[in-house]
Amino acid sequence: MKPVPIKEQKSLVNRLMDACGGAYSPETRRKYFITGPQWAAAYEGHALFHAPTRKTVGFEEVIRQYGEIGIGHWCTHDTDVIPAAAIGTAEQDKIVTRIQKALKKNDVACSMVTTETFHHAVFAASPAAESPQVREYAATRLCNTVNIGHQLGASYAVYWPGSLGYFVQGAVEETQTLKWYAEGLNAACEEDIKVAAAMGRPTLKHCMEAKPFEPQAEILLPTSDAMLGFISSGLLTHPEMVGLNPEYLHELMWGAAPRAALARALLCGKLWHFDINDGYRLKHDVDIAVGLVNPLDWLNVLVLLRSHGYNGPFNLDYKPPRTTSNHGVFKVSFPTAVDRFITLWEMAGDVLSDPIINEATDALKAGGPRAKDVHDVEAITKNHAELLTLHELIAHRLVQILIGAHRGRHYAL
Ligand code: GLO
Ligand code: MG
Ligand code: MG
Repeated sequence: MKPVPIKEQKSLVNRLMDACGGAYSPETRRKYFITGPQWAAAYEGHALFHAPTRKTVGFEEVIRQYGEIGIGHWCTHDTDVIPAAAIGTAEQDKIVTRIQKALKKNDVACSMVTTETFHHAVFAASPAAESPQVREYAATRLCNTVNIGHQLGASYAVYWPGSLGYFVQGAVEETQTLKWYAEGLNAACEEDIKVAAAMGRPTLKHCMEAKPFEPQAEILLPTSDAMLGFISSGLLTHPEMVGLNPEYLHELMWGAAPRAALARALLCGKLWHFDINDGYRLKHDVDIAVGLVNPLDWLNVLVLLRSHGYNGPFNLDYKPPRTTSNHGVFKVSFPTAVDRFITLWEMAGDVLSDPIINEATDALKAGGPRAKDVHDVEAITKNHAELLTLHELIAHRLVQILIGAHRGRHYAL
């Protein structure tokens, strides 16, 4: 193949993208509670060892593009859109007004707001630092975000504690730090109750997000389970207002089965928001788009969520690869992430209504014939031995559904 001239590269991407086919319409995409973060679309490809590969994109452009693709909801960190120095000033009000206009114009709703308490130098010792004034500043930021959330019509606030941890041992006393961290959340909930009452709106759902490693060496609340413990520790004044925003990859990173982590959150009634992406076990936070690495695991995750009636947001918290251009972010990265999610969600519906899986599952639950004596371990084992082969059969059926073999995809060799 000849070198591809610069001016033909975009159209090549567009043509091959169209050739992929199978895209859902923006109207179809809007039927799902899919949310697009400002920071994901605006990510420039930078990291500790990486220079940016893309140009800056502002919120007006991100919201416009989301609207066009059919991503009906947008979310943001406070400082994604408001410079830290302008927080709480008249400049903030002007920006919020511009956001409101952009949302309205593109028929996009703000679903969630979150406070950046990890990037700015003031949070070097975390938002629950020893210094009372740093903690007061952190609480002010959280309360300010709650206000912005209500102004933008959001229903959720998310908290990723980020720098709540340490690099070197001994300086941070964990119990004290967690108590201080709880004070910040308590302030946000109190503010929410006040503002919601004044505006005649329901209070926000406050969702904590865990990540096992990064950006600190050691993390005080590394997993969703740790956060469930924290929520019920007695430190929160409004534990009923606080739930979870698990992220698929964050659970996978520490070696968990994400589906089992989600199941535990469901049992506690705390699965309120969900960051969807993909990646690898025991690696850093690569934030690959949903379904590109573990589609079978994703299918299983969505079977669990569908069967439990999860109806919260699916938040596209991933990073378009550094190899994707600004054009590619909106032409390839976001639409394909959304479409893979929709396909996997619909496939999960196929799994739930699949007669083979249903019959196998029912048979497993019915069990084999009862042994006369409950102590007769040999008889109990023997009475179930053939039935248990169904576990592997179900796993095979799930792969068939994933690859379309249940609808006749077949290689006649
Ligand atoms: C980083 C997190 C981050 C959060 C965001 C929302 O690893 O996933 O993107 O989701 O700060 O609070
Ligand atoms: Mg996340
Ligand atoms: Mg992540």
